Amino acid sequence: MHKHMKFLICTGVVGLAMAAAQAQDGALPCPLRPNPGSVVEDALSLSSKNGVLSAALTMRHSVDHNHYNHFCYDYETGKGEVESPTLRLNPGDRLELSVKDRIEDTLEADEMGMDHSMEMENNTCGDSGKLTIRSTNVHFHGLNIPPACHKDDVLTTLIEPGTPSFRYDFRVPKNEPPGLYWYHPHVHGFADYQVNGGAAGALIVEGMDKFRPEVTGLKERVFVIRQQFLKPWVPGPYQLTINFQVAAFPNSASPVIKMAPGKKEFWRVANATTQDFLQLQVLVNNQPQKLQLIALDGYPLAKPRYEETILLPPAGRAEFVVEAPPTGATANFFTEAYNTGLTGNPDLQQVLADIELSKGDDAAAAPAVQPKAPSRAARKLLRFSGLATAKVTAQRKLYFSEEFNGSNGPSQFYITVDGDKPHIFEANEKPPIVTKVGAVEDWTVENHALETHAFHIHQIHFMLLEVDGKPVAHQDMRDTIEIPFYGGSGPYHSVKMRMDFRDPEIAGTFVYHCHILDHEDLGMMHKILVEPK
Ligand SMILES: [Cu+2]
Repeated sequence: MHKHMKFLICTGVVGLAMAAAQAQDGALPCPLRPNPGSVVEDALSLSSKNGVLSAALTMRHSVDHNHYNHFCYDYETGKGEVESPTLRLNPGDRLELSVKDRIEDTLEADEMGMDHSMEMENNTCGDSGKLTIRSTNVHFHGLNIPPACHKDDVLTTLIEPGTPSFRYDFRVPKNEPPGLYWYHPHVHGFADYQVNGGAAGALIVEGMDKFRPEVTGLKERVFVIRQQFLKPWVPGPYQLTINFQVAAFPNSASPVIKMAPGKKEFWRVANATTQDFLQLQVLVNNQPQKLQLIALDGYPLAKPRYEETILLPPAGRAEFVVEAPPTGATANFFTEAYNTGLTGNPDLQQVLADIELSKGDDAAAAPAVQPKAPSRAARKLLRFSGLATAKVTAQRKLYFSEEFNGSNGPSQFYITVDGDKPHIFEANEKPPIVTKVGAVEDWTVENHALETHAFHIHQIHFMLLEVDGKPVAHQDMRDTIEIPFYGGSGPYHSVKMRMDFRDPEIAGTFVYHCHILDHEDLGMMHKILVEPK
């Protein structure tokens, strides 16, 4: 359930004031988004050259003619602006990313900031000031990089409107698993607004074919599924978009994915929604097809497997091989309904895109390449290898819970270390969990709430061990995992996972939280300190 009602009025005021300010000073709106019913195009890709990718993004805000809020990562191409380019780097490459905040300044926004924001007492990185709806920063979701200033720190990094660019500068680890990652704002209290407005982009660590040769030579597609909300915020299900094109059939024509007949494609799909649990399917004549699953959360599977439905919690990623439908078939990319419980949001079934055959794409498809066998030795060099048999140094138990105030749904959202008193995140809190570089810990996270939550920890991936006390069929490496709601009787649902704090690069203070972003914004998050060795 959402905090909407609380912010219904102030969001409206801020939005109106922002629109007015834009009209007055001619500030740039976000780029136009594709018309419904058009062909889904991949975002512009920016690839590293000679080991470096340098790029500059500007965060903007505008409201479209249908009254949807847009927050956008603008990228200047020389022929106009595009939003949220896909960043492509090899393991070992350096990313130099400049980020400027040009969300418009209004008195109302400041007032709202004072109303709602917390002081960031320790915003020692970037700008000083209050966290408001106009503040931003960037989290590189899934990357196993240091939680440090200019790298991947969300606790002390603040970028305020109107100030010079803030520079992110880090190296993708040499042993980073190849796959699909993503970047998005992570200012506590406001992440939900900006991500829901569209501020999210894909980041790809290249080299999947070295570990999963099934994708060698296949045409690759990157689909980022986002949500957008109305101004003012209206409770209820939101509009889903695929690469910024609204998918709202039957109210508007479905987006179109073109595939070449008889070809396989490698689809890389990010769930960049703020609260939607997607159950992805490819339907041909209404029958779910077998999808060859290659990677989850940017980590190549030990063995590919076939699945008809791929469940992705908010922030999760799936990479899979899709076969083009036969000529004459009706096909679409679909999300099945998902029950998030009594106080959860309805995640309805819907078409994400129609799949159509095109003849013109044949020429673009790469020639068949003989796949090389995956190298076991290479896999052993990947980060987190050997985790299944590593010595476990600690066991912990945590749980999600919600507190009710009257009958308006949950009003407090907690993630708590078992035995502690539930409390919401505070900027100056002492980390409830302290561990050391080198630690390998088994965490069991239960869900005591009446809605499903999505557990995420920064800086590391974890290995799934058990669901509801039973060993999992596949010990996948994940960075975000759903934990179903409590139905009112029987044991709580739980996930047991193995946390890998062995790499010295991730030493420092970072966070774990629910990736339903308004839960995170409301405090369902805490710090963990990994002390250096
Ligand atoms: Cu949650």
